[in-house]
Amino acid sequence: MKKDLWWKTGVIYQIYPRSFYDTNNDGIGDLPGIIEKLDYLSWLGIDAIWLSPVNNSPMYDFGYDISDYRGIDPVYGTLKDFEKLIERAGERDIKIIMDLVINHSSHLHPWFIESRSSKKNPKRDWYIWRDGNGDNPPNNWKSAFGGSAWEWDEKTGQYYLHSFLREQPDFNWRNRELKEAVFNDIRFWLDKGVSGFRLDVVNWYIKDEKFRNNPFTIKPFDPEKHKYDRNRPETHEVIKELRNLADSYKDILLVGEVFSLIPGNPGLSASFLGNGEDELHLAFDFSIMYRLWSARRFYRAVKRWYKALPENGWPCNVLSNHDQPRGRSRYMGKDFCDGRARVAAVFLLTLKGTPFLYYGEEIGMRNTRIEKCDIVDPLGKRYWPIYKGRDMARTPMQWSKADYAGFSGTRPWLPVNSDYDKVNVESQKSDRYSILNLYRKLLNLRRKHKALVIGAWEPVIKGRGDVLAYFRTYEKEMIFVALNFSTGRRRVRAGQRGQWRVILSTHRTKFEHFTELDFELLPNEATIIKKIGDL
Ligand code: TEU
Ligand code: CA
Repeated sequence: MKKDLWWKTGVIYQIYPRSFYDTNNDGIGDLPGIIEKLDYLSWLGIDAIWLSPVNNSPMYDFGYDISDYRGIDPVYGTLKDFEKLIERAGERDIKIIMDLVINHSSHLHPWFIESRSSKKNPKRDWYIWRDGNGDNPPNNWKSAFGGSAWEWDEKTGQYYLHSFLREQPDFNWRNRELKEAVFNDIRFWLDKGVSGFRLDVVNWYIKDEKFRNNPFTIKPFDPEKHKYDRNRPETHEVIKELRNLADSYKDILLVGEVFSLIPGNPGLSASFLGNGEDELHLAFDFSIMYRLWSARRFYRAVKRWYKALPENGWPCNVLSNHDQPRGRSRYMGKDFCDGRARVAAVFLLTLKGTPFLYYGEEIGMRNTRIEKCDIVDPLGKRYWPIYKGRDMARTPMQWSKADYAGFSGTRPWLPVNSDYDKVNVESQKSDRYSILNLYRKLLNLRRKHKALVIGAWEPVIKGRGDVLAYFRTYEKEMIFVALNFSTGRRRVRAGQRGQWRVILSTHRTKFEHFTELDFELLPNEATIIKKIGDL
């Protein structure tokens, strides 16, 4: 039998390195800090870590602007630390995935410094340079972070393209030399033993060859707005080449961030899986992340996502990341009970598809209130108070009740959430009923039950009465998951007779026995039941 691929069966944990654990008391998380916390991650039961960027960076976008693809930024440590991280994680069967930010580099990358030095420089064409349109930029393309996507460069009298900040010039992926140079940098890390990459804005690599103006439209989410600067068909060619590169190593994962204007676009995300075997292994679809709390909405988002996938494609699921408000805060509204966070956890970890957790999600971390003077995210600075940026979801991991939540011995780069006396790893570890222990049990359960991981997903209650219930089945194993999204009691009738036993529940005792799947769910109850035999 073919061995199941680790990235299909495993759970991937995203670390925002600045905020995980600080070992040298400069207020910023670092690689030695991650190494120190590997025992915690292994106790929790994750299979891989995706590290937000740790390469050298002037940090205009906190690492999403890389100035040396082969180096480690000194604020995080050294290359030796990184090698040690791979080794120590490996000893615990934890894989390391890097963030590959190659739609653009930093403006301080030596390649860009060369490129902008003269029109005749051999690297001129590694970035996207154009003459202006009279006194205006070459066309009407807009940066995702505001304003024109073109920046005038006095020295050579041309504009360069930046889809994000002006400190993030876009690469020209049509240039073969650029491609080779980046591919060599990728090989450098694969040779060091990384197990894969998360590809930043993977759907934006290639731009229209003719640099046509994007059509004008007033509809806010109209994809026509970016007709010519995103999702160009030629991007798939680059991804196929990346896939070939990955396939020349063993068991490498490429997971793409497909960023679309529409809040969740499963068809677009799925298109980057190609035929399921020739492009990315996984692609994010943010539909569920953008949905309001509702069993029916969640159900529909999942169904559409699965339906969009190519035959050999595999889904991945995510509720939080470093760009969005914390899931806990999004779904909770003003409600302070954590029932919803628990339902969300059981939902995420029993769906079909590779789950991605965002650091702190497992202890129920919420958005942190950031005062204007404490904002560091360039987006928050630019758009405050209309949009306060992404800092609220990037604050230090809450380890304990100690000062600064045990994250650092000094004032951290972003404030610690004031709820840290309750929401922290140490207190929750010793509380059997904490959300942390729920996550841990769920991860443990996935290791024991193949049906939960690679089994079929068969919905039974599709949101009616704010309940979601489904079977997960694999060979003879049959598991039933029932989730009550509402704060009222709800009856579940799935009609199945037989011998059933609770294997995990937010409200019931383990081993509770059923002879029929007909029972009442308490408010925000999430229960997993396994068939143990026929009557
Ligand atoms: O994100 C792509 C992106 O478009 C989002 O940043 C989004 O526009 C923003 O969060 C507003 O909601 C990726 C990274 O995840 C992000 O952190 C980087 O800033 C961006 O690319 C540039 O590299
Ligand atoms: Ca540090």
